[in-house]
Amino acid sequence: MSINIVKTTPFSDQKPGTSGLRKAVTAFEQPHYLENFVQSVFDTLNGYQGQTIVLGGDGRYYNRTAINTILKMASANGVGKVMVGCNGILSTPATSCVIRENGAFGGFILSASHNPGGPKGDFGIKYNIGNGGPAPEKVTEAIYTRSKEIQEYKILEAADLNIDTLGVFKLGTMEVEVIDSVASYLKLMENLFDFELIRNLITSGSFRLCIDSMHAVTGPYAKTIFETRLGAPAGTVIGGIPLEDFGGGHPDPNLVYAHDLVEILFGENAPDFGAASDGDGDRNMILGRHFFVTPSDSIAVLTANAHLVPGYQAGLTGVARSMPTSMALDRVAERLKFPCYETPTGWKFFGNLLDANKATLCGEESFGTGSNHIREKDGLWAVLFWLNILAVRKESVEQIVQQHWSEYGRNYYSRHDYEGVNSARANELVTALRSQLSTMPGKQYAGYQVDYADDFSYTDPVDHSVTTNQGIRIGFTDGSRIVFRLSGTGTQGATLRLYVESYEADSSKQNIETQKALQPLIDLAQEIAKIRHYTERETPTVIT
Ligand code: VG1
Ligand code: CO
Repeated sequence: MSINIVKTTPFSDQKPGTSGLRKAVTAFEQPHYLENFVQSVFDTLNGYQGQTIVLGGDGRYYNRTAINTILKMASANGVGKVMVGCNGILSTPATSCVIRENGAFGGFILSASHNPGGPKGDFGIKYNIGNGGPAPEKVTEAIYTRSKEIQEYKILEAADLNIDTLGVFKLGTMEVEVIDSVASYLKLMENLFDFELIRNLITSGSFRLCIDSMHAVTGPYAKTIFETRLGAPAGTVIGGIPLEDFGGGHPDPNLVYAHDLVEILFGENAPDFGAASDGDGDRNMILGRHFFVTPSDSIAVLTANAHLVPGYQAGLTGVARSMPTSMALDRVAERLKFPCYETPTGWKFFGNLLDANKATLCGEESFGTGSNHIREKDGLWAVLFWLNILAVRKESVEQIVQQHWSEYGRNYYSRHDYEGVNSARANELVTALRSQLSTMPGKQYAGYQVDYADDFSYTDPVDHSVTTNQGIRIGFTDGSRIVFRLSGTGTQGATLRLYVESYEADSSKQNIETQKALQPLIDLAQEIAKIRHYTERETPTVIT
């Protein structure tokens, strides 16, 4: 087997976004496109030669092709060993777990997460570092810089490897170990949660659950954990077979895209608990019977109840949330007397806080929750955390959330997404907003007075790196907020996200329908940002 050094020319668009490089499959199918990016990663890293890296993906179309290419490039670049998930399957949290468990140098995750898959869908690639978490910005910037100069890449000339059988193989001088996709992850979950207590609940006959894997990566994980290990009846997991196009669906666990599950949980004779996962298994939606838990409330409830869960009984050092996530978490942290950090959007910003033991639990409004057990957000972990709490408290999901609101107050919260809008117009909207910021504080709008208005910037408390332009925040004196930012994961046009939040301490006013409760602020956001004018859309694409 010989190593080919292939001449190439740079692509100008390989800048990683919120979570890796995401493009249409057709972009990745261009000759040299994937290879250029992978070589740019190797060229940027120091000291990986002879070391182990982890490789896997969410099973979407192009996963297998990419895995074979990366294996041959890893071999040609001098990697010692690659641990690859059987069938090419490794969820994002499982990849993080395997990197940490084996002290690997890093790993590649092949996923475009919630973006649709298939030949006409999207593909993505992300590099994770040795702590198991997404490469920080200084690394992704260096990769991007390299991708703009790259002239050649190295690849082994060899036949494709069979990645459907467990075992150890050779590819050139490199070792390839095809590993069970689920085993390490299951072991980690068993160390954190009281599986026997959860099993008793699930097999008691008085508690039913439904888990929707949306034909994406969590199918094998969910079946093993809930049906085999925890004794739930067969059929508890729906959409449990990973498909290359996710069955034509959009594996985003929200009220719009996870409609099958929503219909079950809001239908007649509904189960007690429901959950859905996204494409790569790092995000989750939690539902009770006829009840939706907003992700911002979910992380707050998990934090307030963490003492009930074995893995967190020793206490939390602190918590963190992304800036647009509601401030429900801040109230719990204040009461329990530990810090709550506010970071830019994207899990990579939690890595330093977790490594430095400044935060134990982290959450994002976009259905992402996780902890220091790995360095990624973790969908099934959140599901198990909820089940552990339910098994201890023996109350319904709704009762637990209502009780939380009566204790801490309720943060009404909603996100409105305007997907696939014209990029130039979306940028104009942001520019126009920015130009108003300095004159806004003190300004009075129908019933609201502006307390502060800024473009969020973050100084990492550990490495002091500064990240600017992370979203426009307008806070009002009554504690409510509106936030605007452009998505960093979309592949078509721009996606404008509007986040709206208000606080209600009075428990007699905590059961208003969310959109109704937030309507005055939604109207105000329209007035301030002229969303209809710039997006040329009457209504958002998705409301959560
Ligand atoms: C979105 C979410 C963000 C999340 C990111 C990656 O980013 O808002 O909270 O971390 O997706 O999640 P953006 O830039 O589109 O708003 V995943 O599970 O899709 O990799
Ligand atoms: Co994801």
